Amino acid sequence: MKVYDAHHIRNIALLGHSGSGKTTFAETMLFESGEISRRGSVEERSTVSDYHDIEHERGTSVFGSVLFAEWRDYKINIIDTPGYDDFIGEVASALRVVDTGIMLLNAQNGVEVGTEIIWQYTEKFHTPIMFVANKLDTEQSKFDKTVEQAKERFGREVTVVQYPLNEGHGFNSIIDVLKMTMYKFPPTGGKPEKLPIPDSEREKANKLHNDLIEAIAENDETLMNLYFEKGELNEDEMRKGLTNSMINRQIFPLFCASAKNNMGSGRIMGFIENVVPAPVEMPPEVAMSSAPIHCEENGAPCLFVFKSISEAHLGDMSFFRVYAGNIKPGMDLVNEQTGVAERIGQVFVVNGKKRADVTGIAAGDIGSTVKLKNTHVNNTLHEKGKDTSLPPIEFPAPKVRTAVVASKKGEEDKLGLALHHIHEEDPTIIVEHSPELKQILIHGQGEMHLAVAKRHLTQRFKVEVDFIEPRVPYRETIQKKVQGMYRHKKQSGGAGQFAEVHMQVEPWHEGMPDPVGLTIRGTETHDLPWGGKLVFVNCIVGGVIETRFLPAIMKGVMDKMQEGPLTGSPARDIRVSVFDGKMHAVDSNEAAFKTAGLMAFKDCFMQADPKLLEPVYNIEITVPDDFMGDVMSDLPSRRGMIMGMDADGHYQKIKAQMPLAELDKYSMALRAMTQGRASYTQEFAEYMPVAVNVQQKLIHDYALHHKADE
Ligand SMILES: Nc1nc2c(ncn2[C@@H]2O[C@H](COP(=O)(O)OP(=O)(O)O)[C@@H](O)[C@H]2O)c(=O)[nH]1
Ligand SMILES: [Mg+2]
Repeated sequence: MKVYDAHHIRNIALLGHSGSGKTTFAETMLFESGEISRRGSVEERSTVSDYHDIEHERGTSVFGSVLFAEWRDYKINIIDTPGYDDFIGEVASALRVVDTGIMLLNAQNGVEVGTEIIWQYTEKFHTPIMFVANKLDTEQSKFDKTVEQAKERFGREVTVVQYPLNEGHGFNSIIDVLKMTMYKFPPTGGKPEKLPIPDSEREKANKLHNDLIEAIAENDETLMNLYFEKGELNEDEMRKGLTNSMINRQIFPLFCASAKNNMGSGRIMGFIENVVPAPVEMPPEVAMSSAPIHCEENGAPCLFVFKSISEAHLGDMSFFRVYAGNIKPGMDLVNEQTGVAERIGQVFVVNGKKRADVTGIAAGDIGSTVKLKNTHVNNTLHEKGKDTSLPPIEFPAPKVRTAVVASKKGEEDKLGLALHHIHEEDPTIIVEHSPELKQILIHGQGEMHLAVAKRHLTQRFKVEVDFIEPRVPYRETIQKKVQGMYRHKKQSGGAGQFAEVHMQVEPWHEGMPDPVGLTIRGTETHDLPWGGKLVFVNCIVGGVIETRFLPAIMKGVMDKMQEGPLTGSPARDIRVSVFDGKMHAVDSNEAAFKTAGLMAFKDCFMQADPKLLEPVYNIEITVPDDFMGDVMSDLPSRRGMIMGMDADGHYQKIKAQMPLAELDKYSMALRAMTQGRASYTQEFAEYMPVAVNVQQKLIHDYALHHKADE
């Protein structure tokens, strides 16, 4: 295969809600370009894009697949992304390296929640977008409604370039108002006949044609003047104007397709070739530590790794986009982040599991290589002596969590290594070794995401694991002011131990007045590693306890706060004022005061109306109108508190608070309740008291365990 220059490269990502037809559409692009001679289907598990076992099992894309089609003199790199919210990380990494997104809309359903979520990412990356209304062959296809919704959601920049003549079962004709032609497809799809627009459609087509011209001219003064002079723009002028408007996200052209019947992709590829911006037409890549990088084949070599995956027989494959230079086998580069020198081995272009060696991948192009020493997603490789660092992909924060244990004893290390590997391949899987909960937690984007991780663990890494309920990071605090004392006294043989501490223990809150009736000699405020504060006040008068023992007393208090008196959960937001005590010239030492401090604190704490707190999250649920009632009425059973709601197009946004313990199961429940059409975001809000019965049960459990320990 030849090395393509940046004028003859197009980088696109197929985007859209799950089931909109991305993988099927990719297949038609490969077929139309002659890359494959037979079109596979998702149902037969035979597409080029969904080639992993897990995708066959689930009948849907799980990974972003890197594909390409050689189309006329062009190489179109295609990243087919999964539509499920669970795999949004794949969308983020695709958008980081492509120049244009093709957003598929399922014309049966219009704009779906997945489309909206992905849209927000395209806004962040400022990605030029074209829309494709797909599934126009289905009985429930509603093109006009789909366009209307798209305009409502994404703005009047959504501009119709094509509309279907006869959507529904017999769909075979598309009117193109850029070319002012009708395409009529044979029943097997493929190459359409080009026909004049029928008289009955003339008026509508002309109007849309003029709308399109006006939209283009609006963004370009020269074109606007031309349009005024001539009353028309020719195809070339429109093309140029369109490219610029796409780059600036001033126009989102909308096309038609039936991916299943292979209708529409040829023309769309023509548009990709002619109008969709080439890498050289995009703004230069902004580097973090150096000047912007221009897409030049003779520039200093520089690439960005956006994906890595471990493939059977090949090892770790790294996918990269070249930003400058021409990456060739044998080339020596430096990894900016890990500092290692990497020699590039074979360089490939890939179509799903099919790979071909190439002699080089030039600026603007996407390729892959294997067996790099220490290179991961988000790393920049560049020529020695440079310090270029390209901006990393910002992955979304996790939404669900589970605890994981190795089923077989002795496989803990193996599990740890496997998890490390999984995180490297998929940075949206976050692994947390929690000393507080004494569990290993896996955080991900959704249940399906976690299920995929589990499958990797068992099938690829051969570690049998169980997912168990994650513990909740409870906190303890108190609700009233108490004074108490403790005398620690031990006489065994020679030197004894003696310390007596009197303290006042009370709930702390920001801005509270100083303790009343005590003489304050000093105040220390400690931010606790587990959140909240300990305020420690020295109110000792007359030197009844020497100042040098105060740190020991505080250490005792801190130790007990770390493992709270009630259930062993960390305690927070407490003020301790030590105001009296006794010491002994010989028997008093730091250890004795530490014990006395700890015990005095524990006693006071237990009398101060102790309370168990649990983490509560703010959630915002986006749900289509039809499911609003179901979602609302389900919330109370999950201890969800509704805080408000807002209409947003044909969606409702529900704001609520939900305890973490319930949130752990919410993603799956919401999906089941709404056929996957709702989604939510979450953010830690605050610690709130748990229900009395829950508190009693947890105290009881802790007491039992604690007895067993002692
Ligand atoms: N009738 C019809 N079905 C389609 C069309 N495109 C895709 N499908 C079907 O819709 C389902 C989902 O398609 P897929 O390509 O996996 O969607 P993706 O999740 O966006 O990748 C599959 O059963 C496809 O066969 C289309 O244009 N018309
Ligand atoms: Mg797919």
